[in-house]
Amino acid sequence: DIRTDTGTGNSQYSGKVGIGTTKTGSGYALTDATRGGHSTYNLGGGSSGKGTLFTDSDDTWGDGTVNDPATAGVDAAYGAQETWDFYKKTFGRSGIRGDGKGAYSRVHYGNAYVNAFWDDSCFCMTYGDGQNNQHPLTSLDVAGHEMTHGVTSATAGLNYSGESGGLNEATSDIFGTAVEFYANNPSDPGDYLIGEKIDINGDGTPLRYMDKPSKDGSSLDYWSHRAGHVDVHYSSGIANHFFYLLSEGSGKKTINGVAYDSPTYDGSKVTGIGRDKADQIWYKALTTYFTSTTKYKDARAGTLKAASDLYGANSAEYKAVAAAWTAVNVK
Ligand code: ASN
Ligand code: ZN
Ligand code: CA
Repeated sequence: DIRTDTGTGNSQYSGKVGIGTTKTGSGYALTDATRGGHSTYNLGGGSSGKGTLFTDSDDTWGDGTVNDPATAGVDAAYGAQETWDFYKKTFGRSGIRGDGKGAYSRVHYGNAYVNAFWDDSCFCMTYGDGQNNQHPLTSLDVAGHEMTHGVTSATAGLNYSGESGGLNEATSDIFGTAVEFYANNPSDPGDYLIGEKIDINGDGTPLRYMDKPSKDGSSLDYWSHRAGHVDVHYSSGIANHFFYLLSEGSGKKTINGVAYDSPTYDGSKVTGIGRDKADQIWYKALTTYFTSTTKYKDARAGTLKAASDLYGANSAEYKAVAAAWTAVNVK
């Protein structure tokens, strides 16, 4: 019998947060009964099995630093919670498969492991501790990114290679970013950067930029025949850039104190329709029109159909979708 509860978490990246926990006989467990029973486990440097469920005697979790192993657990649990709530509130989706069932999260994977990943076979996500075990990959946008891989797998099933792989990766960046904006946490305000909290490059720069993906040195800003051949984390740039342009428009803009400058392939000017509408269009396309083999040309067609369904074929939203794809050379 699970008794729902809200504990207090001291996270590394999101400040002090409320987290769903469960009252047990002797204390509390990091199991969120209100969100499908999502549980958070400590691998303690291991790389297999579930690890140990985090428990706590007074329902105040972590000390906000890497010195306390529970801190990364707090960030991971908070990320899963905000991602769950984002999908529920924004799209009416109950969990990754829409069946109300929670996944689980594992933290402290391996030694100084600089990655995080979703795995369909365990229906779980896993986080390394980053460089020198000081920067766990448990920020909100990364958690939203990994959990979204589960959603993509349960819906469009975009193959994780070639152009469909780039669209799969972009879907995770798009909704990982949407989760960050949704959470509206003052310690980690929404931005169009991926991984800005985890210092993955050791110099304070983020992992990826949606306004101009090539700023990372490798990602593609525009479609070209290279799109099907580069790493999926680089071909995702085309759709990330599309999504930024559709949401915010081309040119210079400052949002939550971050300056962006988004170029277009042909020098055209794109006017944004706002992130909320762009989210709805991408989600409808993902869950209705995209398939395992969708490529960029098909993504243009699928998002146009979605925009037509939602806003009408003569709508400003439909026209903006067309303009934003053209601006990233998808015609
Ligand atoms: N962090 C990476 C991702 O989710 C792991 C991978 O390459 N699959 O994309
Ligand atoms: Zn990914
Ligand atoms: Ca971010």
